[in-house]
Amino acid sequence: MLLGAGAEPGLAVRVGDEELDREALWSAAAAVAGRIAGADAVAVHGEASLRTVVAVVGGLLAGVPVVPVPADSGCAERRHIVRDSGAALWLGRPQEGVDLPVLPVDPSERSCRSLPEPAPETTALIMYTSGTTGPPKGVVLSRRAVAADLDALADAWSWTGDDVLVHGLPLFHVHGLVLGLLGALRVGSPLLHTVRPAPAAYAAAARAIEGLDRRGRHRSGLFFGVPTVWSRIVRDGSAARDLAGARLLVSGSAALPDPVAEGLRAATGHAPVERYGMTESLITLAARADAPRRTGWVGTALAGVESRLRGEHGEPVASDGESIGELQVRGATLFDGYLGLPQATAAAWTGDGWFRTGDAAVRDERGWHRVVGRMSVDMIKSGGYRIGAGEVEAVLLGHPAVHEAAVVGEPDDDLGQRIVAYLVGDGIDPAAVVDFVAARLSVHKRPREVRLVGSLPRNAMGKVQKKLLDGTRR
Ligand code: MLC
Ligand code: AMP
Repeated sequence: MLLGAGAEPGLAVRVGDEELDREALWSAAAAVAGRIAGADAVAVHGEASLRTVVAVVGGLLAGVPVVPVPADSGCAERRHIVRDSGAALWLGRPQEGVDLPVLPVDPSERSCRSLPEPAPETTALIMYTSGTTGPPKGVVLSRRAVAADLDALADAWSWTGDDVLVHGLPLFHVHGLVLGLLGALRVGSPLLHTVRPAPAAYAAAARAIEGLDRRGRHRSGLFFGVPTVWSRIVRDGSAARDLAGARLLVSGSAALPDPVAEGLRAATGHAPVERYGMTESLITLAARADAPRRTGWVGTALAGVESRLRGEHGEPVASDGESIGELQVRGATLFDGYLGLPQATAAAWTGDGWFRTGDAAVRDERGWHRVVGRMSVDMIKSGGYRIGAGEVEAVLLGHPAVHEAAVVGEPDDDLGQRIVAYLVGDGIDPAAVVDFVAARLSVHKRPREVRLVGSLPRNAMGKVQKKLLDGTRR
C-alpha cells in the first residue's frame, strides 16, 4: 500500500484549524476516487487545505495520475500544466484559465468504497518543474519511486508513527507534498500543516504536539523546512526556543548556509540534518539522524540510490572531499521521464544510465556530499523554489515595453537567491513588469528587482554573457 492504509487510527492531517483522522480521510478520498476512476489524469489545485489533501489521496487511491498545480500560478503557467498533462478534471476550487470540468472536493464526504491497490509501476504524480529554457516539464513519478523514496527516508531518519510531522510548505512540490504529506501518511505519523511556513506557526505546532499522545506515549516532533524558513526561525528567537523539544529538524530544497545551521543549533539545541534531491530523482542524499552532524554536508546516498561525480567530458572525479564534478545518481527513486518529451528525457541521462542532476558537488571517501552550486547559471533557487531563467525571460519579452531581457539569480540573505531581471526597452515601469510576470507564471517566479540597462553584454555569437552583468557575483 503506497499510503500505509494499515496505520493506526487517529489524527492523519491537520491543515490550519481543520483536521481529518485516518478513517475520515480515507473515506473522503474514496468518494473522490469513485468519481475520477478511469480518468487519464486529474489536476489538483495545490492550495494548502484539506481539500487538496483529500484530492491527492483520492487520485492515488483511484490509481489516476495526480497533477499538482501551484496555488500561486498565473494563467499561462496553469493553462500549460493542465493542457500538457492531459488532465481530464480539475479537483478543488475553480481557477481562472482552466477549461476543464471542475470536481469540487468535500472533505466531509464519506464513502465506504474500497479500491484495489494500483500496480507499483503506475504513475502516481506528474509534477511540473522548470528547466533552464522553455515552459515547465511534466516529471512522471511512479508509485514505486515514491514508495522507495519514502521508505529510504524513514530508514535514514528513524521516522515512525511516534513522530508528528510539522511543516507549512506548499502542497504542490516534492518537499511539501511527497515528503511532507505522502511521507506522513505512509509512515503513519500525523501531519500538522501550518498553511504558511511562518516561525510563529512552527512554534505553535511544536507546542500542540504535547497534546498528541500515542497510547500514553509522548510523540516527538519532526520538522521540515527550506533554508529560508530556518533562517527566519533563527532570526525570530522565541520561535526557535519552542523547537527545543523537537526530535529532528530537517532542511532541504536549497543550500543551507552554515550560519543558519549554526544559528539553529545555538537557538534550539538541535543541529539540523540536510537532505538533497530533485523533482526528477526525489530525495537521493540525506544525513542520517543517527550520524554525527556535519554542517554544510547534505549526507550520503539513500538506500537503493547510488551516486557518482563526473567531469565536463564525462571523466570520473575523485571522491576526495575537494574535487568538484557533476553529481549523477541512479536507483529506485528516479522518475520515468518528462511527459511527452523523449529528447529531453534522453538528454537527462548519461549513455551508461545515470541521471545528470546538473548540480556541482564534492564527495568524500565516506560517501558524504556537499553541493557547491548549479552547473548552469540559468537555474535559480529562490526560497527553495526552482525557477528557470529562460521561462521568466520569455514572459518578459512578451511585455510590449521590453526589447531584451536577461534573468539571473543574485545572492540574497533571506531567499538564498533573488530573481533579478536586466531589461532593455522603452519606458519600462519596473513594478508593472513584475506584476506582468506574477500574473502569467507563478507569483514566486516574479523578479524581485528590475535593473534597466542600455544594452546586454553579448559574445560574438550574440549570446548574453550573464557573468558580465553588473551586480552578479557568479
Ligand atoms: C507579492 N505578492 C504578489 C506580488 N508580490 N502577488 C501578486 N503579484 C505580485 N507582484 C504576494 C504573494 O502572492 C504572497 O501572498 C505574498 O506576496 C508573499 O510572497 P513572497 O514574498 O513570494 O513569499 P514569502 O513569504 O517570502 O515566501 C518565502 C517562503 C516561500 C519560504 C515561504 O518561498 C516558500 O514557501 N518556499 C518553499 C518552496 C518549496 O517548497 N520548494 C520545494 C521544491 S521541491 P500571500 O497572500 O500568499 O501571502 C524540491 C526538492 C527538494 O526542491 O529537494 O525538496
Ligand atoms: P526541484 O526540482 O525544485 O526539486 O529542485 C532541485 C534542486 O534543488 C536541485 O537540483 C538542487 O539544486 C537544489 N537542492 C535541493 N536540495 C538541496 C540541498 N540540500 N542543498 C543544495 N541544493 C539543494
